[in-house]
Amino acid sequence: MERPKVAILMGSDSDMPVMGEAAKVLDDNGVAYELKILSAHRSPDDVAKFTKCARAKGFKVIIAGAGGAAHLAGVIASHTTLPVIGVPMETKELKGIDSLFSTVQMPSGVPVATVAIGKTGAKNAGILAIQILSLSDKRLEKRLTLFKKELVAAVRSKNKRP
Ligand code: RP5
Repeated sequence: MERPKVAILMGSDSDMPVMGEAAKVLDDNGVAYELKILSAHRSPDDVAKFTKCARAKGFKVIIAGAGGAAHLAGVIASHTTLPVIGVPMETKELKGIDSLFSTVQMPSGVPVATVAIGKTGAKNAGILAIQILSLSDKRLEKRLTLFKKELVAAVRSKNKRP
């Protein structure tokens, strides 16, 4: 079986309905991934252990989703030179603004490529991961070109409806 190139990490199993959108994009495009619950606050040693070995294990991109005081993506970025994509979860109390700010406001030198709050962000995280992988993968490059054409066709078809 192919070694996973993408790690999809999330702070809690309660994030799964959202982070599943990233997994779906990777499934649809035949990209192997590993999915794991790791919490920056509840299991910090496990986060460090997984992340420090990620490049050596063959991962190319890490997607990390968390909500509230969402430090997971940032902590992961502190332990690896792999690109890290952060997905802020929508929250009941602050609608995900808390997660967004916690994920995006990284200090100079430690980037997290932060996508939109919630399911749209998780889907885009999957696409962005594929875009990164496509730099050295012609098959994925072709799929992305086709995907762009499909986006155009979908918008145009909306103008043809009676
Ligand atoms: C964060 O706290 C998780 O990423 C999740 O979005 C949020 C709530 O977690 P649970 O209390 O549902 O486990 O760390």
